[in-house]
Amino acid sequence: MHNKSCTCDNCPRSCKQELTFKKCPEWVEGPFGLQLKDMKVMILGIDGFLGWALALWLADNGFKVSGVDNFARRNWVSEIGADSIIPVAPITDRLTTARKHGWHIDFHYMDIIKEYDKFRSYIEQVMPDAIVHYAECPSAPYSMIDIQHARYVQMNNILGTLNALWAIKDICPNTSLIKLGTMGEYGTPMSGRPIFEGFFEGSLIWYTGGQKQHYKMIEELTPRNPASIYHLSKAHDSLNIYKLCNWWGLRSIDIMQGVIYGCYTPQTSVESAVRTRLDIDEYFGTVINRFCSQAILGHPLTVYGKGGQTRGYLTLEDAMQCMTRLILHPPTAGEYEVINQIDKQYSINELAGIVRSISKDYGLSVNIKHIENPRVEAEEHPYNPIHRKLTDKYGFVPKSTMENEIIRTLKLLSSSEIKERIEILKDTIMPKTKWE
Ligand code: USQ
Repeated sequence: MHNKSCTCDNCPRSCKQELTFKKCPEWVEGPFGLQLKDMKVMILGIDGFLGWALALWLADNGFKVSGVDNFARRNWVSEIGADSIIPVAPITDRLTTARKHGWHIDFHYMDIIKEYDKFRSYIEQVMPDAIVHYAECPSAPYSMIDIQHARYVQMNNILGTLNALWAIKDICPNTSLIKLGTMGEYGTPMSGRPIFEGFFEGSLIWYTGGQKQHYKMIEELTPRNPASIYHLSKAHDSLNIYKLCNWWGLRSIDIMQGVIYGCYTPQTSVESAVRTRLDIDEYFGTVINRFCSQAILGHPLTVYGKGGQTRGYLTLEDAMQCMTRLILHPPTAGEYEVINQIDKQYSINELAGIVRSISKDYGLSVNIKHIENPRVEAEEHPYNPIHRKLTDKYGFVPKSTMENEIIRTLKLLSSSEIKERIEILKDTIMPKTKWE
């Protein structure tokens, strides 16, 4: 992609020099290949689990990082009576400690929905080359608590993205918007058909009334079948982004991300004040992180229902690498790129077995318990996602393995400070919100 002969269309700076990236003075060699010089990345939701890890990662890799947050994630988790098992330092301490390591981050407190004018002014001031949008509520169970939570999650997620798109159109239409969607937008097609990367590939053969018809599929979005109000919000977002890129010539990458686990990156591990958060409660804890904390606690691993639910998984460190590669490859004007971002897929039963066996080697005795599934989801289903673009087009090479990541997480969680916090939060483990 970076070797195209005329690349100005792919570059947010658009200085129209009509050179290859290799020859253009705006692009320099970086740790992930060619990198826009002093590339400015603004992170929406910079204080969250992914946002904070990315801010440090990018600052450490030569990017100019800015970001906004209204501390919503801290508030949601405290509202449901939980907390991160890794203590999260106040933002001022996070920023000061980061600066000590040479990572300068320009942070502004703001609500991108309620303070749209302030948000616009900040974009105007920074003029970012890319905006990474993590400022959404990531929890399916939280969105299913009641009408207030359902309404809030849809309002927060859909309007935040719409505001970002509108501001980009008005202020910096060449800036790429890199937005977090979810693999859960597609659901789990029971026919076993492949889950294409955003758009249908190839042709469709349709048999009806004994007739066979053949259609060439062009720019047709892969159907969405979301399984929660939260997943629906992401599917609505995707349609907004797709159409607005189309109408206004904006550039966007919509990442259909799988379940992220672990909490290690080279930067977050340097000292405790810059660690990212780790949740284990029923709403904000994802399954592998929950299983690791349950193993430490001696609590049986909570497999929901039959445990045949299959999803794609990726470590935090690999998610950071993927994001960096996407930031470095801006789409062309009007392009809506979709990435299925997973490394490997597992069923919950497989995951429980893996965590139990690694925990055993680590000296922990772990049981597995099938409990009533609080969610409405298929518990046995085919799963055939296509995820080729990251490796084939963007050069992603997974760096961590599941075994290493689980060992690393178990080690961190067994430190006395964190073990004590897991103990205090043990009542937040069993699910209380039923989806019916
Ligand atoms: N599960 C269990 N036991 C548990 C917790 C979860 O069996 O103790 C099962 C769930 O029923 C589900 C699967 O594990 O089938 C994954 O659940 P999760 O809570 O780890 O993840 P999920 O709700 O799917 O959401 C997470 C992120 C979300 C992201 C999504 C990607 O919170 O932001 O969009 O992963 S995906 O799953 O591919 O849709």
